[in-house]
Amino acid sequence: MRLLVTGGAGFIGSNFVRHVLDASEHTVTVLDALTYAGNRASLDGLPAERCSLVVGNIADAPLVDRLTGDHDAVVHFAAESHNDNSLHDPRPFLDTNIIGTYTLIEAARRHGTRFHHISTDEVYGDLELDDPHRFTEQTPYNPSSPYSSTKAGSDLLVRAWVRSFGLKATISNCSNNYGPYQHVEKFIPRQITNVLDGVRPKLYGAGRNVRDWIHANDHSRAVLTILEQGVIGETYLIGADGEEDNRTVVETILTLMGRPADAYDHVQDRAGHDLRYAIDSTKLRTELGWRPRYADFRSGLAATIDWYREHEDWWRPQKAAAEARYREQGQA
Ligand code: NAD
Ligand code: TDX
Repeated sequence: MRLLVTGGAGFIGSNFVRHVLDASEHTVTVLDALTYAGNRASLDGLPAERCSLVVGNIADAPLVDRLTGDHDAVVHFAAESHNDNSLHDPRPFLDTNIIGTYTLIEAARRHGTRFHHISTDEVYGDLELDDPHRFTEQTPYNPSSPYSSTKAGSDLLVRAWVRSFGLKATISNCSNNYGPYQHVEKFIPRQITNVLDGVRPKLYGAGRNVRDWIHANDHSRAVLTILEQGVIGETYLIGADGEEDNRTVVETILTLMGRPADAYDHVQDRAGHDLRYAIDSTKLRTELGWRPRYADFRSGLAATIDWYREHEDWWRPQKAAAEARYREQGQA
């Protein structure tokens, strides 16, 4: 297949592109606006005969129409992805996550192109710490932030286009990803690069919030599986049983980096901060046979720390601007 991968210069999109080139015969065109979160260097070294980059916006209807017509499938990762930014400037989240997705599904419907929509477990809201249930494909939508509400809106647009227009689409909702090439604004890379800079990690509030961590490589394998074998119109939840609270994650990072486990600061909490996410990925495992390969979070984290240690040239250019945004927000 000729794949059009939106957001392919971002964290998970670039991971997916590398996975596709390694694990299949497909070719890839990346469509990416190279916002502050996109990075051309994340695609360095990939074979030019199988992978190219078009710098452009997913809300640019003529461009999207032309590219969609030239491809067999669209895999849609592009988004404004950071909750904290959405609380301070929501508008780009509406433009990209809602209007951008609308522009893409209109083009896919016109051309009859297979479409896979990447989404998040945050559309389901949050769980109490002691809730025995996890999110499933049947959990009602209940998003909390401008980011998660625009992702929920984009999911619902895709569902409506499937039902009303016969769009050949699947949707996946994944839990928190970690691994190489993640922007330094996000929790894990922020703390690793802070420690490398001799700065104490910053924990929001008491740090009891729980996230369900999955390595980005496992997410990419799941997306390719769904693209190739998923049933049109279906939603699949992706998760690797990786629940950890934020305090434990910070303490593990500090320990793995040879610092005292309590050498971090508590800073102002995030407004509306979701307490806990937890995914039940039984459907994906039983119907499509996917299994995560990164079962041990601690060793995945150790490898991620090594990657940031060895790739300062990749993250350094973004670090000062990300920390300046946190200072403005009172979270530095
Ligand atoms: P990211 O912020 O690292 O990358 C987003 C990419 O999209 C960037 O390369 C950016 O330049 C591009 N982009 C943004 N607006 C665009 C536009 N208007 N037109 C074209 N390109 C544009 O994000 P990520 O963490 O890699 O997330 C990718 C997708 O996965 C998103 O849809 C996100 O909602 C979803 N997701 C992320 C996680 C996670 O833990 N990071 C978990 C579940 C789902
Ligand atoms: O400095 C920090 N200190 C801190 O305690 C930062 C940046 C975050 N946090 C907390 C907030 C969250 O509880 O860590 C947790 C993870 O924060 P983020 O990395 O911002 O991720 P989250 O808000 O959980 O959302 C992520 O997972 C779901 C992605 O950014 C989303 O794109 C995805 O949909």
